[in-house]
Amino acid sequence: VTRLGWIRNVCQGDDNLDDQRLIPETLRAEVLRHLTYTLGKDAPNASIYDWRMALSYAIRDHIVEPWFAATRRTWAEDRKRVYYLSMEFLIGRILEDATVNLGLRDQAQEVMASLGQDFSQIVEDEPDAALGNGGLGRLAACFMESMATVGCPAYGYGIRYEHGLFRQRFQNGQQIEAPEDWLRQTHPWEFARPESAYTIPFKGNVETRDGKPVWVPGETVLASAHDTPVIGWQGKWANTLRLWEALPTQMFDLERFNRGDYAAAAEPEALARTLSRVLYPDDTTYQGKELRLKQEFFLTSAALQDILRRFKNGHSNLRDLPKYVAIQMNDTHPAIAGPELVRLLSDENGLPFEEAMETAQACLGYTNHTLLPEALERWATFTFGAVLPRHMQIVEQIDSWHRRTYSPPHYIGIVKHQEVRMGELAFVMAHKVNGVSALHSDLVKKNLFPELNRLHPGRIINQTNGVTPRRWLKMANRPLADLITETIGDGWEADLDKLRGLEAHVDDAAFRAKFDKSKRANKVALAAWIKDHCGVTVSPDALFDVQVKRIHEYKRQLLNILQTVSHWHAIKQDPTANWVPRVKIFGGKSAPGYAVAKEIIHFINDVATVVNNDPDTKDLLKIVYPENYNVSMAERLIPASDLSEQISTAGKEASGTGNMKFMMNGAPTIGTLDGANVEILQEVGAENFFLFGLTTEEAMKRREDPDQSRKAIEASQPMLDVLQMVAEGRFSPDQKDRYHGLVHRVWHHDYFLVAADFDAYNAAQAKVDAAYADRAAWVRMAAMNTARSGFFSSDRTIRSYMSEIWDIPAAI
Ligand code: 4GP
Repeated sequence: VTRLGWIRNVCQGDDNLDDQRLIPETLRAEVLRHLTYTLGKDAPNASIYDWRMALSYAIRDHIVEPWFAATRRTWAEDRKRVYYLSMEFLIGRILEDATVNLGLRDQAQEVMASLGQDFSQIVEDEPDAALGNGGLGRLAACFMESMATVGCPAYGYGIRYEHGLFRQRFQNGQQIEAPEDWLRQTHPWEFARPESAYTIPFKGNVETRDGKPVWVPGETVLASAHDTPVIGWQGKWANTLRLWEALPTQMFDLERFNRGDYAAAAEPEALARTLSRVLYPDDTTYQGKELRLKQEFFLTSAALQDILRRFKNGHSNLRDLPKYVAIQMNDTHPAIAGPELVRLLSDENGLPFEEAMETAQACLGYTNHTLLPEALERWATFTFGAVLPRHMQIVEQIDSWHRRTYSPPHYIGIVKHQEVRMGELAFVMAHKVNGVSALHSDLVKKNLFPELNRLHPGRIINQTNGVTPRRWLKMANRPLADLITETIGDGWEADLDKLRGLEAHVDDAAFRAKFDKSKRANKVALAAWIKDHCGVTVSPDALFDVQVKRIHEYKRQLLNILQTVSHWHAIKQDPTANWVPRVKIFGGKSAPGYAVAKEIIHFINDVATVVNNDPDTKDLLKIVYPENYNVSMAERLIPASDLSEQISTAGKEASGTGNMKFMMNGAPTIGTLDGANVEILQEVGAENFFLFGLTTEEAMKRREDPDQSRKAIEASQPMLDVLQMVAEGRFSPDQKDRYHGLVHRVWHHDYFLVAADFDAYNAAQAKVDAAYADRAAWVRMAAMNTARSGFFSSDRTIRSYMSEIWDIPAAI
């Protein structure tokens, strides 16, 4: 049986035992062959790294054939393709995910055991590909997997950052950043494509020749491709993630070298490489860095040149481009795609400007991921014009074309106050603009682009986010995944609505006992890991209450920790009451330059030190904050969670996707009416969700009163007590005034409404305690969360993009 033949058999449900038996032996031989001939290692001397590489290459071999098959079919059937442009792909580890999708996980484990190796240790040895900051990048990774699963021909385009998101350590409770080095070891999943390289121009000036503008660049670099195949569920389809590495157009200055000036000789190379050196460690603040603009153009231009080359290989009429090409801009970062596509179509391929505009627009879609004003990119025209002089002219042309064509009643400038506004640019250049949850898309219409929405009714649509259930349930939570299959059969992995079938069992005590057992198994494993990694002993019988995400004021980790302090205080006041033991788990990184977020991290760690050492509350409350939260840690924490903290200030979280992962894994949400929480609440029902807090409108109204936080604090004894303890230095005995600034901000500059929502949150937490104490009811609620999470599969999201934005049919 060939590999492909075997995969087909698996897909068609053929359970021919001979075929099944063949695989472990074949896979074993393949692993040993790679160990010997690819790694050049003899088994007795092989390290865990060698075994991981050998296994990864063996598994990769199984991906290559479906990958070729999908690519060949796309060409043969002359299919339209999606091109997903994103500055971030937060992929995480690949090995286990690939084995799960190929149906080879158990075989891999068996084979490695037969070779004396522990599969889970090998999996752990793989560094996370952390080419993203948070939600936006992880969404791109889930989308890649779902596009491969549903058979949507697609390329992801990104940057092959040498250093992904920084590694976080705590020193005396404070965040320290260290560079991340995922490429120091060979990355076994990619194929270098040095033959696919494009010249990317920058700077210089624009001359007029024969009446036509000609860009004479001042600098160039080379974008060189690295392809990682992305395999879908059951190996039926595979797509390509193409990441660009920056290389110098001229490797080396031989003349300088010969003169003995070695450092100067290596300079062009070093300079060019900086473009793919680092991921900007920031997901919500504007980076006024020329380098960032250059990175964005580097990615976008390389992708568009690649797209046009592929299109021209078989088509000659560029006006047909939209029939074959759908380009999605993941936030404004690749919004330079509009003017760059216009430039390539007109300057380089001779289309008249208006035709180039229409063609580009019909190809382009734009997804907005945040309303935070500081995250909406704007470039000083001075910087923009210096780095991209020809694009500056084209942007102005687009701006005046838009005004001429639509005569807006107000001046809607793409270029305004000497800035190029990338949100407006992306909007004008896209045929569809989407938000990422129902509430968010509504706010995009009403608050972010009200005038543009009036001029272009119907352009803004909603596409509620989703997450891939293969990674986030099937792979990350084996005990629950097995129970689901045992209860409702298989097939739910690719049709998540089937989870509804679990509802029929939630009133069955035997099913609930199994559900509870699966959760407990995950909690026991997590408790052991916490002991190892944080040195804190926690009981798996306690309620695991988890908030993991980037640290940001709007996400309100501060509200959580202040309420934790209040809870601790309450226990101390009445230690013999019937308290439900809790473990508060935090995880997340702050942008290195975001001082307030870093202070919140320090504060959480300081509170943890005091609480975890308090004999009065010993078995009743623990706080853990493991260092360096990333995708792999999420895979460990989420399946072991009892309660999902989604407590952002209403109107600020565009969607959230962590909220969906918790729900799928049977953790009810405590949360505000924000982002996709609204839809989670709708699906799961109010009785299975702990709702609290101001609504978006109420929050906006509340802020009109400049004294709102003081009033809220004065009306709340628990809040007064907490702030007093913090101000007195209870959590910073070595420096009593350490948190005076923090306390002052809550009293007087509480834009994110921590004080206003405190009592409501506190009350919701009390309801959680009461609910948790009733085991049967709690497990029922948890199971209902899993049962009703089907809507949040990213397969649903991708199918909806395919029909509503990309106009592309599934190939399988
Ligand atoms: C995030 C949003 O903050 C989050 O609500 C959303 O779920 C996610 O995008 C995916 O749509 N935004 C970012 C960012 O990560 O960099 O703006």
